[in-house]
Amino acid sequence: MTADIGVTGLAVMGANLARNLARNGYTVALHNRSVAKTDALLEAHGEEGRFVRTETLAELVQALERPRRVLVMVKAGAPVDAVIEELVPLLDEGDIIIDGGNSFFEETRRREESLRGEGIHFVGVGVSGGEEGALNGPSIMPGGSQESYESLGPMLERIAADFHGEPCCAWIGTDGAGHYVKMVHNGIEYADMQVIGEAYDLMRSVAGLEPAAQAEVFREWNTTDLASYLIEITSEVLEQEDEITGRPLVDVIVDAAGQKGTGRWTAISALEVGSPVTAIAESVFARSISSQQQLRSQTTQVFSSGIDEHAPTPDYGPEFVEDVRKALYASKLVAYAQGLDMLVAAGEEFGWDLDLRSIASLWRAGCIIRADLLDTIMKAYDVPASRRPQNLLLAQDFTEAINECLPAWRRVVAAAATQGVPAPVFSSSLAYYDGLRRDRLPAALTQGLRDYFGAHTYRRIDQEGTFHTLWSADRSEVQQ
Ligand code: NBP
Repeated sequence: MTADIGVTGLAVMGANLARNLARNGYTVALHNRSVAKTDALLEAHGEEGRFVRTETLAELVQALERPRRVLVMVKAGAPVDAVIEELVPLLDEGDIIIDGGNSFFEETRRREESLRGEGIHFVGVGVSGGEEGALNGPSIMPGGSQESYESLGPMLERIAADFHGEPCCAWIGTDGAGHYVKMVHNGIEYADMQVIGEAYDLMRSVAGLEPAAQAEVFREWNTTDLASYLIEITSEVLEQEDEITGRPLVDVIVDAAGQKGTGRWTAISALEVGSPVTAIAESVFARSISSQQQLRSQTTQVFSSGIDEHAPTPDYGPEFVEDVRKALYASKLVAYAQGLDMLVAAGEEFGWDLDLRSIASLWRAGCIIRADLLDTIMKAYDVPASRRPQNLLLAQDFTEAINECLPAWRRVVAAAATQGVPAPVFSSSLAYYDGLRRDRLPAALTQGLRDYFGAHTYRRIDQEGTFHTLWSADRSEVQQ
């Protein structure tokens, strides 16, 4: 039996993608470094479709129809290079290696370039949705050559999540574009979770709303513009009682957030392409602060909250909860606007002509950030190129939403500061918005200082050219 595709790396993601492919009618050749995983998969799910068992990569390659398609689902990093090295001598020109793991986009660019030289297509594919998505339909973000997508695309679209008849899979761009977009998607996911956390903390610490009551609030919010998978599961986590103590589960979970690295990569890349993704970066930093547990415990003992205990406490009732909802929505809009801006900047840097409407459409199902908001984002780009907003905040729906949320957003950020509750993304997103909105920024003073100590020059608002003030002489101005 000739197989349509081979999968090597049958841990949770590879096994589930292989099953997804087989359930969709493809014949799938299976390989894993240790044969036990292949046999376990066949034993548990072998009846789900047509599988070809192989023990070596050479056998895997032999089992495939041409051009051969090999999906590599091994651990990101050196294992991917090890598998490629072993595969390449076994393949012919025109064959396709697909890396469906969470590889860093620069590595994908390097691998694609090197394999292109050998006539082999290398396709870095962002796969989102975890193990459940891999089995039942993930959001798929493929990069690589357009030619390879012609052969691979129909297969990927068939196994992708389905959003009202549309597959959540479309070609993103050459070389590392798919992995890049997946990375930024993960960065947005960090910000999305952080703003939910900030809303929870403010409602708990300032308004005194217990987790079970908040579960109802989030359930209600899920019927508003905030409707999304993450808001939905927030209610479920908040209403969960701990089996041992009977307390809210959220109160017995250690408050140190883990990270696997994609948020950090997003922030680093944003710095490199010069794109201010404050919401994502602050979310990464917030996780880092949460993990500094020893320092946090020392600091708690040393510093008071700084809140005047005798000052009258404002009444933080239902209006405050509604304010928090608006602050959450506005901050979320900023996070998405920044993430998509970053994609434009990266596109210019790496030569990708990214279609932001299409990218937003891929995130509507199968992935963690699926949300009603993505339809509004698509609508913003659903206009002729000349009318596309330079930043999402300038799209009419977003401008109206921000204007609507603004007074509440400011009140919430002020409450967070006066009550001593950290709200880094709520407040930095507001600062980003204000930074874009202000007609004059103190950057003029920064330029003056740079010119003073380093003769870095400045431009004037009323004349062309660059200028320098002779600070250590007679302080006259000279044109450079
Ligand atoms: P892991 O990332 O845990 O990798 C385990 C697989 O890699 C096993 O098949 C293992 O073979 C194989 N492997 C290793 Br480790 N070193 C190898 C080597 N030198 N040569 C050949 N094979 C090697 O698997 P996963 O959790 O299924 O994730 C796969 C990819 O998908 C990763 O890049 C991950 O970041 C990404 N991803 C994961 C999720 C998720 O929810 N888990 C979601 C989205 C993306 P062995 O069985 O012989 O040890």
